[in-house]
Amino acid sequence: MAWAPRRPADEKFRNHFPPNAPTGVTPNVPCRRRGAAGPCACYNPRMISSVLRACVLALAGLVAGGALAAPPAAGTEPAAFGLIVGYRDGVNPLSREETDRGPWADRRVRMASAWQRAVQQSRERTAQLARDTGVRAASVGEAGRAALLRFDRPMSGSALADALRRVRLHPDVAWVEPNVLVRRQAVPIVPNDPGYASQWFLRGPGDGEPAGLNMEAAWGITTGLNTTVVAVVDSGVHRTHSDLAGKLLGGYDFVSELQVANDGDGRDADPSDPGDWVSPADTTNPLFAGCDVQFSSWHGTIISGLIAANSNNGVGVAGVNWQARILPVRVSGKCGALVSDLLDGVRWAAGLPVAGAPSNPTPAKVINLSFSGSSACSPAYQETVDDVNDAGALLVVAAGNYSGALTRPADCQGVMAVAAVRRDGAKASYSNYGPGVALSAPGGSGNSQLNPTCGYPFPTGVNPDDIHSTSVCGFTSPGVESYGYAQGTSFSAPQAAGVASLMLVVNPGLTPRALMERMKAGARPHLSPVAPTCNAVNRNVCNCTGTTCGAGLLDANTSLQLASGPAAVIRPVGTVAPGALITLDGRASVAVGGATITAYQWVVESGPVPLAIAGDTQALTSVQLPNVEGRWVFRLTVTDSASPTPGTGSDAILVRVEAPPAPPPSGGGGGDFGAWWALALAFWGVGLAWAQRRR
Ligand SMILES: [Ca+2]
Ligand SMILES: [Ca+2]
Ligand SMILES: [Ca+2]
Repeated sequence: MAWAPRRPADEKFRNHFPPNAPTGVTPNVPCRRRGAAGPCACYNPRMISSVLRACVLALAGLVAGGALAAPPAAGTEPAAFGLIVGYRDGVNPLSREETDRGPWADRRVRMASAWQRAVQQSRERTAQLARDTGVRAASVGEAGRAALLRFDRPMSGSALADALRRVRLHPDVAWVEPNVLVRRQAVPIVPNDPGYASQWFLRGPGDGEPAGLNMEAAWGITTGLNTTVVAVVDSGVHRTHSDLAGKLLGGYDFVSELQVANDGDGRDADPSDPGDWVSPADTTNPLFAGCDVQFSSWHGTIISGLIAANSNNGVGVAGVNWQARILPVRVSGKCGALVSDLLDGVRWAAGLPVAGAPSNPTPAKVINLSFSGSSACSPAYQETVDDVNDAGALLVVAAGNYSGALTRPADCQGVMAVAAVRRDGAKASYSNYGPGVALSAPGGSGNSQLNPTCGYPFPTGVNPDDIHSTSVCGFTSPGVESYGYAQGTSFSAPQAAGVASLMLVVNPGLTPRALMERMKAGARPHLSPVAPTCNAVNRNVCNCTGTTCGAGLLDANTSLQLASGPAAVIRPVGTVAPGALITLDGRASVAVGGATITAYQWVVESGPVPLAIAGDTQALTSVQLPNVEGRWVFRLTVTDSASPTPGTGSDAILVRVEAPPAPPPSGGGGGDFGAWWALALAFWGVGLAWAQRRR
């Protein structure tokens, strides 16, 4: 090689505009609810039937008078086969601690016999409950450690609401819920592509990847449809890549300037990527003055694979959407893209007319645009974004790789700007940030060489924390197909584009705005794996906030669930200490299609001891946990205003209650990583000196 590219520390595969080297770079280190209220306070157990019925009648009068919110319309919720009842502490025989100090060998037999006695007492209690409340029961039994009251026939609507109300008012009852059929959960799907093992960003927290997309659960809902079109407005594509075979639509090449185009002509119907290298000799051309010397990026091929590589085909890598087709729209060549070509390409991708180009037979509803400039959003950009949104296409854009504020197109109104986080969830050093960011997705943090199988001459090798996708061998012109590793917000955006395209399969009626709102609502809270919080001073590796890296971490599974019907969205609580006061927050729940959420219902699905939720019909409430360790499951069901049939949606959260661990011994920590950082810096220095020496 007579020349080599400059290697900025945080910008491999940056988008095609000259970067500003981050200043003040910080090391990329991972730090790593007896007293009944209201009309029933006068309750006397020996007068149960008459008093309770009077209470129920009084309550019914309040409802008729409009003092209380009316219950959901009849027939809108699933039929219940009975009621699951939790008694107050000490009343439920099934919840009593059995103290057994007898011989070990007989313990199981004694426990079984104690359980049988408890079951008999519980059933007698529940039969009495049925008589007290006038609820017609066919039989009684158990649901776990709770009591079960079986109806003589399935009940729904106002009859069910009435039964629930009667039982809930009984002074022995802590909580009650309908015994309904629980739908089978979608089965997670794991693709068989060998490269998937390296695609950590597609997995999720449940798979040990705190910042990942949670794709396996999402694929259990849908892996996509081949009628979905996602446009990749970029450097073109390697049309013969086997892991993109059958996925590429015709597309178009909008690069008008001959020397930038690098394919021998101006605009044409072939968006193949001829390479976008910039040699030292190129920089003597006034057209390329100030351009970075670089090998070909194969930027569009990497992005296409991330969105829709052939998946579960036993070859290469997996894409976010297994079925979607890619519309390759080439707008960039050597040293980047002309604004005019870029805007024409974006318009054409959405199916809007562009003078001199044929009409687009397959307009895209999702357009990925991994470019960033140094200017603020201009009228030309904003008009194009507005037109594209009006055409019904979501424009997903990279936040940019300059560790600074958003620039165009990410700062335009109506785009979905995606910032990059590292594998641990911290903001990637290079990622731009700010209040305009919609959400964050993994962007890599490893500074890998591009294509390890191609013998790329850099010492850093493959860093598993980078983003793995389809690529091409060839420093300049395209060689054989390959798979590479890359980092940058350029590779965060296509993950969001892929998820948006899957949501359109679930609900084709979603508008660009609805897609964006649901993806933001479905995002998981930001993590705090490092020391500094992102702000104007700490703008490299830092802990994301809602005003720096958007609503949270992109979650494909939640986003897909939010795509249809109203969705209960519960803010995670995590692990708390015994006796903690926790907040149950369902305010992020959303309804679809102009409907609004009309009702919230919280229940304790399971827990170590009976527990009541005081504000169980409020979007936001708090619960005082008892001073015991264990696991609680709280479920929220929301009902929307959709007509004629209101929809319901439900979600649950797990809250772990654990006593805090003893504090760790002081000292140590971070040494090994510090050494790696020093080594990486040394390599970087060598690489820079070498590159400059040869220019
Ligand atoms: Ca051309
Ligand atoms: Ca061409
Ligand atoms: Ca594959």
